[in-house]
Amino acid sequence: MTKLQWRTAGESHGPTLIGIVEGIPAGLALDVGRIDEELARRQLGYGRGGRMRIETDRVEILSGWKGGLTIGGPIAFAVRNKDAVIEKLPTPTNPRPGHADLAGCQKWGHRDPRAVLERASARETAARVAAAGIARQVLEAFGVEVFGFLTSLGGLECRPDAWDVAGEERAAIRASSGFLSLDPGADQAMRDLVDETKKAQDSLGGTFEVRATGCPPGLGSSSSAQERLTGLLGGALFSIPAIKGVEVGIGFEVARRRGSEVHDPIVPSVDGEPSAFSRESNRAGGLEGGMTTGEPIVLRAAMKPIPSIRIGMPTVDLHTGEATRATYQRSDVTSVPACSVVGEAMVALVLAEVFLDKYGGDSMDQVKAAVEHHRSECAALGRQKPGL
Ligand code: EPS
Repeated sequence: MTKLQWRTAGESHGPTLIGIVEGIPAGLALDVGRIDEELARRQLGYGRGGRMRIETDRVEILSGWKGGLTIGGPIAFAVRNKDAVIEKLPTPTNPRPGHADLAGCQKWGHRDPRAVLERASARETAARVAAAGIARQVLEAFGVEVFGFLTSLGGLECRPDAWDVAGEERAAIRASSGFLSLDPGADQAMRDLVDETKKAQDSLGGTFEVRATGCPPGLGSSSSAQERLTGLLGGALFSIPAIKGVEVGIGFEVARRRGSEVHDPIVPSVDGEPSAFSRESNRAGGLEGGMTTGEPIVLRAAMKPIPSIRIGMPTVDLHTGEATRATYQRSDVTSVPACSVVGEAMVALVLAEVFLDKYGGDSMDQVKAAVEHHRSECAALGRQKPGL
């Protein structure tokens, strides 16, 4: 059995973004339309720049399936760039503070920041969303759903109970928000803030949440640092360009409360529940000891404002060493809504990886058998009479 692994390649204005996903079991009916839906969602959000009017991101599956079913081999795919003008674009000489331009030139010895920024661009996340669009279909076949939504923009907060209020209608509510939030009532104030920020030639950050429901307990592991799911999820979210903060459950609030106000009491479940154990709360965000508890995983991330800003920031010319200002490159006023889609994708990729680490087989049927075996084992725990 191959471990789930994925890799992307491609530049923002090169001919195509490429991805390879390895370790998807054979026998998964791959829904390509479902992947395209996620790619289309990544292009959304009020405050996006001109590029999103040029591109219509679609995935092309190049290998690893036959007759609509995965065959167990690596799945290669492409997401073509329409704006494939990399060789015609100017060479900027003044690195943008906040972007990879300067650190990348210092790393690779480039004197052309474009050689760095083309790969560092958040356009690469389209390939991640496509990779996750494949991997998450394994999770969905076992009832694990991953859902991302915007929670604040430039300091404007969505209502804190938006998830609960949205209930099962949450996908439709999110689709009705121009910011992919669960609080469309907050849209107007956010639009006004984006318009005002655009006029001021600046950019905006924000926060989003990703929740995963339907996870069985025991994904990840407490046995070694590398297997702790909290670390894998945190690292995955931090790998998204512009992410500067990640929280799990009640997050930094844990540092202000006493233990009895932080940990989630374990209580007997009501009769008929598949497990003998239940929780009175989920302040841990579904993770204890680096493993899933079976409660929803709750993660929050903070995205900084995009560093390509019209007003320009102080910088130094790479060739002359003279103080200057960064020149503007086309960008978004904000892309936090899109980032919530990428966050969802990264969480799905990690969960698919640990899910297959635990239940992995070479085919979906083999995975199913392992999942069912573990389910019955979990159902028996706490219900055995002492001495039996
Ligand atoms: C992006 C494509 C880019 C930017 C943005 C994200 O398009 P272009 O550079 O051609 O305008 O809109 O990139 C960045 C925010 C960045 O910092 O590089 C995309 O497809 O998401």
